[in-house]
Amino acid sequence: MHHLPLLLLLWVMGSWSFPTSLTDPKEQDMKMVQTYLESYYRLENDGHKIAKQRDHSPVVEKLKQMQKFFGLKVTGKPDAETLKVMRQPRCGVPDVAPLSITSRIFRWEHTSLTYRIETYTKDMHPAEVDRAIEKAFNLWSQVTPLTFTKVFEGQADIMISFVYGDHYDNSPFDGPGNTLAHAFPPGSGLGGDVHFDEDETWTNNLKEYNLYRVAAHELGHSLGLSHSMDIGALMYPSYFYSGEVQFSQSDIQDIQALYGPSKNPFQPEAPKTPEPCDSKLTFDAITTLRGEIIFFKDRFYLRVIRNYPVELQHISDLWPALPNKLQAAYEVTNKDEVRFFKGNKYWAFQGHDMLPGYPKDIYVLGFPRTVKSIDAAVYEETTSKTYFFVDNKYWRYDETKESMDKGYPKLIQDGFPGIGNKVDAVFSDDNFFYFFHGTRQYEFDPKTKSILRLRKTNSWFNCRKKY
Ligand code: 0D3
Ligand code: ZN
Ligand code: ZN
Repeated sequence: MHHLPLLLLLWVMGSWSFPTSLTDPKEQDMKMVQTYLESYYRLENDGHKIAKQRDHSPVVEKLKQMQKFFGLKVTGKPDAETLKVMRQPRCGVPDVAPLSITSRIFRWEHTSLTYRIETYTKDMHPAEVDRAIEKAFNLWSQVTPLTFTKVFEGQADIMISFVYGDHYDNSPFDGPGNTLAHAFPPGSGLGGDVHFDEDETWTNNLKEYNLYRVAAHELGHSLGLSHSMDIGALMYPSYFYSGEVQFSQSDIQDIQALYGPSKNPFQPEAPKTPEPCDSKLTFDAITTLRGEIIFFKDRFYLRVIRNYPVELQHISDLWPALPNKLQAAYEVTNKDEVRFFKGNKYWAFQGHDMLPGYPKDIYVLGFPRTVKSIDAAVYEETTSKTYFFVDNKYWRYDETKESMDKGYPKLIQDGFPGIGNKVDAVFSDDNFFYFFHGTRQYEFDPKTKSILRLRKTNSWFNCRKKY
């Protein structure tokens, strides 16, 4: 994109009189005003008209627009108050700020966009950088009508660079950590541009910070997206990476609201982030953990600490070694041990620390080879027995003898009448068992072998109060 010729801007600004002639507009201020108006007010290189009629020149008009937006005195001049507002640090697309310009819609008006990688990081081979950026563009082009073409010289719509500290766009970087990168919403000049903080260490693996993951987020800003409240979204404000860069449904919904859908009939699978108070919510597995209850769903867990609002997080935040989509989990309370099951493998943890030697085969617990996976598991403290549910049968394991009890499997309908013949998840609280199947929850008393009540699956999440 073309920059407004600095000379022209100098002339416009030089002709302004400042009420308090304490400061002459410095060259730096002018550059700042220029980039600011270009980035946020679509100031175009339209210089010839400025000379004709100064009061209605694009710069003056855009300044007035900006002053009006921020509730400043509308002078059309870069006075002290205006400069102060412009100097306030901002990410390309700020989070939430009622007075910010986020309420404006930024969108590219053409669909064939160009990008150029102006500088590279020292942390990775240039070919790896190219690959990471290309993959990030591919994500967005899969779900929109947009195409991205790499150019090697001149101006591109999206200019990409690795820079440190103050790099003269009014948003200096902050050294290692904290802000990793920023990007400007669509527009001319800085619009669309992506800056990566070269004080970070950039990687193409699980170490912080994965360039592909950060680029996927920043390009969302370059295309006009703001941050998302959906913790599963690429546009969630903070970095998270467990080896997969994946849209959430909300990312796709948000970008398609700007550009419409892709013409490609093959759309990537975009999981929906579970909503705790969705009455149709089902679970993969549930366990207690040191007095808390943890519900597992896809790549997330929901943690219930009594009387707190439920917390939704990525499984790998607490247990990086665990896979997604677990199938069963239980806590052996008196050993302070939690076990997680998926397929024919299980993992054992003390708190967040994996015990040595895991994952192990479920067959070491005494299951026959015909058992391919476990649906649900629960530990009964009073008897030191664990119940495993597999299809319409259940097994009983003695945690003291560390062996499977004789006489199993038995039919669920005989041992746990009324709960149906399949279990998704189960946990124990206060010597009661809570069975989950689909959108049903059964409170079961193992002593009397009877159902005490039926509940909604989201009954543990304080829904009416907090959501
Ligand atoms: C940022 O630096 C975002 C970039 C971002 C956000 C989510 C995913 C990838 C990249 C600025 S637009 N966020 C800060 C961050 O995540 C808050 N810092 C590192 C951290 O680990 N908290
Ligand atoms: Zn920058
Ligand atoms: Zn961001």
